[in-house]
Amino acid sequence: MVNKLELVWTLATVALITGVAVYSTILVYHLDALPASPTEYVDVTGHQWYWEFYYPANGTTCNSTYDPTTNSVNCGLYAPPGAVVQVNVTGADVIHSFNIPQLGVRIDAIPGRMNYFAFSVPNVSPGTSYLIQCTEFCGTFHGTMRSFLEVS
Ligand SMILES: [Cu+2]
Repeated sequence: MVNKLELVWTLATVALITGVAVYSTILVYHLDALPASPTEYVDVTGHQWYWEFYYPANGTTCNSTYDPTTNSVNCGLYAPPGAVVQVNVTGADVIHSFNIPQLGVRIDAIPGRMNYFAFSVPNVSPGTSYLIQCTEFCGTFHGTMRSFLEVS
């Protein structure tokens, strides 16, 4: 015999769980949506231990390697001020993580999977640059796996 109290707490729990399920499903789809229509597209591939940037618009590739002896990077990611950049991120060997801390960009670079993310480049003067750093430990020279986003 089910009494009223048991019926109430059972239905209340079902309603709560259903509400949380519906809300989180909507949220997951919302998180997957791009913030705005991208104006630039860049394919980013993490390698041990450098970033490869491929620009499909003009077919150019840059392997961005860090030289610790001169504390410099030979090339980086370039985008105009105010652009909405979509990065399509993957890994060539092990899991890396593409991170631009100042812009709140962080996305995993996983072999065999293409993750994408779009972000807005701040409207700052050309020449301004932002650090890009791998944030997933990926081997001996993980600490040198850095590059930059240059507003150009
Ligand atoms: Cu890495």
